Parts: sequence; C-alpha cells; structure tokens
Amino acid sequence: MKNQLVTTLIAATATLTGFVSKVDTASAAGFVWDNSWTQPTIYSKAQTGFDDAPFQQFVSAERLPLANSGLLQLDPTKLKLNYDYDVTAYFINQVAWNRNQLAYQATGTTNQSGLVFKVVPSKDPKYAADPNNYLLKPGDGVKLGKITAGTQLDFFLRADGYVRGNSSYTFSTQNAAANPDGLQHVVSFAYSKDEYVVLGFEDLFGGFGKQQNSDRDFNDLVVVLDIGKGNLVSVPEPSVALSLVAIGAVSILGLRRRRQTNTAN
Ligand SMILES: [Ca+2]
Repeated sequence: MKNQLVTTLIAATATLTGFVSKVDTASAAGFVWDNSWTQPTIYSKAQTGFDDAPFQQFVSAERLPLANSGLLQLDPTKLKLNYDYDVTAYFINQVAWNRNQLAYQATGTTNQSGLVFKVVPSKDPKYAADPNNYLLKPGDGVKLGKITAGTQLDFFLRADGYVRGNSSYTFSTQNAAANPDGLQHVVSFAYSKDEYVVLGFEDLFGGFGKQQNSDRDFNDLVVVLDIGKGNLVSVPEPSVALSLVAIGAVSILGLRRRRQTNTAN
C-alpha cells in the first residue's frame, strides 16, 4: 500500500508541476541542444572562493537525500530573478553511471542558452582512466554571465549525453509534463534563506519497475546555483513548503524500502 501511495504522490506532484508550469511554457519554449557547444571555463574553488562542503550532505547513497535537511522546497519551473546577477552554477557531486551533461536557457530580459557541464563524472569504472571523467571536481563552478531581472532560468540534463548524443533523453526544469516520460526529474531547494538554490537531478527514464528501472533518487547530478540572495521572484509560502516536504518524507520511506531490491542508480 505504501508503495502505491508513494507512486500516487509522485505522479500527483509531477502532474501538479506540469499543470502549473503550462502557464509559463510559452515564454520559455524553444530550447534546442547545440552539439557545437564547448565546455565553458571551469573555475576551481580556489578561484571562486566557493565552499561546497555544506552541500555534500545532500549527495548521499540514501534515496532523496535532499529532503531531510530543513531546506525550503522550490518549484524548479520558477527560477526567475528579481534583480541582475552574475549567476554561477557549481558542481557538487553525482551518484550516476551515465555520463550526463547539463545545459541552461535564459528567457526574458536576458535570452541565451549554452552548456554548463559537457561531461559530468561517472562512477562507472570503465571511465576511470579517461581524463574527461575528471574535468569537474566537487565545488567547481561555471559562470553563466549576467542574468538580468525578470529572466527565467531553465536547466536541461541530457542523460548519458556525452556518450549517446542526440539519442539521449533530455529532462528539464522547464515543464515536467513535457519530459520524455512525463515525470518530474529535478527537485529544487533554497539553501540558507534563499542565498543558493540546490538542484537534484534524476537521470533515468520512468519509475521503479518500468523502463530503466529508475529509482527516482534525484542525486544523479547535484548542482548549486548562486543566483544572488533573495533573488527568486517566487518562493513558496511556508504552509505550501510544509506540504511539499511532507510529500518528500513519505517518498523517502517508500524509496528506502525499494532500495533493498534495486541496484539502479
Ligand atoms: Ca537516480
């Protein structure tokens, strides 16, 4: 029964997110992955001064590791800025076999798109000798440039895209219902009173027991966005956030149970 409840809640969440985001779809549509994109400059922690240590707790072997830390859950379809800011995306970590890629799109007063991470490290031992598997270290950052007030940010995970290219599944923050499996693939949280946004991505298609046997643990890529303190146009009311966290807590119970029989990432 619990698993049925979890499935229903996850589906309901995805449906709700998809329904709400349809309002904004027109303004953020038209994303196309450009295979000629090259990896932007990767800045080390020594160069940016960013400390990834507080965020590593959100990347654990536990399922849905982001939901137990008092973070304020956000709607990942509503990453819209109040004021101009030089946005940086920091790689925190991953627990994935795939060689995932990440891109972004800015729509509004700033209109641009591009690659964030060309190849996210994989835990697959067959890539252990490939230097491309280590381009990113935890805490490394990529600067998206100045994003102006009123701009919507969307992020796109191309699952195993470094290997599969155009035949990959691409999952986005833009509109969960438009994902290839119609499911939500990104969870989003505000950290330290809206100073940072934490994004957790799920890279496998479908759900547990279905195609790709997805565990829905949202730790296949964890990214932190420095978007500027208090810079989100839309932050949930506390009551709304509480109900979302409650859904996350129920999901943890169900997904931990599944973990015993599931070896997918
Ligand atoms: Ca996963």
